[in-house]
Amino acid sequence: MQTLAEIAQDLKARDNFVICGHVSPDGDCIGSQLALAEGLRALGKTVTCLLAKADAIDYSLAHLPGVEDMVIAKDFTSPFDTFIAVDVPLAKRMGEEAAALHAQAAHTITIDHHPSLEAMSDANYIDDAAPACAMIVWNLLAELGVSRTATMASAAYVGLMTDTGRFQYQNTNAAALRAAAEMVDAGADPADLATLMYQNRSPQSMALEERMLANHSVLEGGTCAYSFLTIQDFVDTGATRADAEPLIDVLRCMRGVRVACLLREQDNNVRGSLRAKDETDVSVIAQRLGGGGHKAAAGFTFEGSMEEAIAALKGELSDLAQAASTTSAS
Ligand SMILES: [Mn+2]
Repeated sequence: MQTLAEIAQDLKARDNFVICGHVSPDGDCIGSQLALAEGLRALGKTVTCLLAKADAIDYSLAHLPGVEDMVIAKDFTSPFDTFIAVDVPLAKRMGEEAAALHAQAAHTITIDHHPSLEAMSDANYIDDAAPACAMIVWNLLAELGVSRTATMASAAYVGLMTDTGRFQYQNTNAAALRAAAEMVDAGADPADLATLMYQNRSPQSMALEERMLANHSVLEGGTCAYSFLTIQDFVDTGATRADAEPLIDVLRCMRGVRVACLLREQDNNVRGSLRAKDETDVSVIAQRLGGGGHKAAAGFTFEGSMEEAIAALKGELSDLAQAASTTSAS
């Protein structure tokens, strides 16, 4: 593992980069990519930001400056020398095409904040205590001696704001707020960016929320809430996958709920999102159901039907409640 200063030296010594993040990119992924790309360009480097997959990205993220120039990994054929992976711990989380580019690159660098057992690149900077990858990128731009512009600051702010749940999650600490203040000093506009990210839901997303609420249940004495959305719910409402993104937070914000889970039916499996409101580690549940992630925010892809996924989830939540009551009794 390298230091941030070593990563900065490494970047300065190279010229032609691609920057890629995980599939289903979120604000931290896109924000980290755009901020780093802009910083490297300020040093005269050639940089292309890649999207792991051709899937449409979230409406709000699509409106960030620089997204229009991103290239889908399978369409990228230009020569490059260094592949930078941001906000992603495993090559397979970038999808096949981007993972292939990573595998064939002359040099690879990872900048990330996901806990991972094995570093995947030639040079790696992984700080799993960092609230957002974009905050690492923000500090890296300072290491690089780049004058941090409003564009870089806005992209980094979006990453930090979204990965901390608008500065509400357990990962919100003084360092995150100080970094946010630096970004605002550099020209990021908190109100504009909050409006872009959070006051911008489509009518389809609102219709999907009705379905989600109609399907929801609480378990374990009201400490766990889950709901599900079928393919038919998406067809009926005209909603996209991105329209479902805000909905897990609706479950989590219920009084007394410590763990929230939203299950979404896909063609051959079920995608689950898990969130914790307290110290509960939902990444453990995610791992047991075929996924992973952070302590307070994790996800999994369950191979099976929705009924089977719900049954498996209920089993995990019951085990978790059992373990919690054992701990508190001892
Ligand atoms: Mn992240």
